[in-house]
Amino acid sequence: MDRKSPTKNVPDGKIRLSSLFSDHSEFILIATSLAVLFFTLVFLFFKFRKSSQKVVLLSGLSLSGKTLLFARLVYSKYFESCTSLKENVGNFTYEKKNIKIVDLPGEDRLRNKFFDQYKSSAKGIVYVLDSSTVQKTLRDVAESLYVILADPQVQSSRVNILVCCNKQDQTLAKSSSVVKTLLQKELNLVRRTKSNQLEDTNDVAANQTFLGNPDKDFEFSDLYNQVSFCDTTGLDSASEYDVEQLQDWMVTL
Ligand SMILES: Nc1nc2c(ncn2[C@@H]2O[C@H](COP(=O)(O)OP(=O)(O)OP(=O)(O)O)[C@@H](O)[C@H]2O)c(=O)[nH]1
Ligand SMILES: [Mg+2]
Repeated sequence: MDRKSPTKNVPDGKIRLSSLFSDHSEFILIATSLAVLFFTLVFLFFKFRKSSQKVVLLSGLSLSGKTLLFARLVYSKYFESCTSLKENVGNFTYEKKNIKIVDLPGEDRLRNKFFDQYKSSAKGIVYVLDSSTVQKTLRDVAESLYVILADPQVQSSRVNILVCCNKQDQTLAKSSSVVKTLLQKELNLVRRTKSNQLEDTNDVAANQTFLGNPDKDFEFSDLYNQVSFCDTTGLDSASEYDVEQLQDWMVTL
């Protein structure tokens, strides 16, 4: 039987897409394949965009002010917080950069567990400390910071670290330059204790985990990770110690 030309019944000689295919089932098959391809590409685009988003962790001892800083950054608000038992996750947009912020609980039994869960995704870590109590809590602060600095994953990924000397609105607060000196001295003692403990247990990794230059006193500048300091307050937006230094550091990541 003689087959009709596909364009024959179309006015003005315009060719309908469906008329290019010998039958409807072929047209439906190709249209479905194109739709599947389109949605796969859209899905991959959003998945890639999500995974390439920079992640910043807020870590530190309990009551150092992490959740208040998180609320300031993510919601631009203050709220009276209580001890976090789980992480808070939110997005922070500043100078057209979108960063995911994860506020980790500082409670002793939860701190390392949550840090281990999130450390592989971190591009930056903000270590928050209470500058008004830092002299009294120095050993605990130094030990918890040591856990971060000595972590093999943090070291190999060269995660940038910001030590946030928070609660600068308090009259007894030490400035970041004083805190840095105090912490260097304390970390010098902590790393000696840790390396003695490793030697006692004959751990072959003792040398690898020794923090900084073993031939001199501990200094942050000897680390492979870049460690910076800033002064903040999460409480008082009118203060000169507002969160701007923290925001500026985040956008450089
Ligand atoms: N004066 C002063 N108080 C602050 C500041 N930041 C936080 N606080 C207070 O300190 C307490 C603890 O703040 P949080 O933000 O909940 O502390 P956190 O680090 O999240 O504590 P965890 O969730 O237990 O790890 C709250 O009563 C806050 O209001 C600050 O910059 N200045
Ligand atoms: Mg909290």
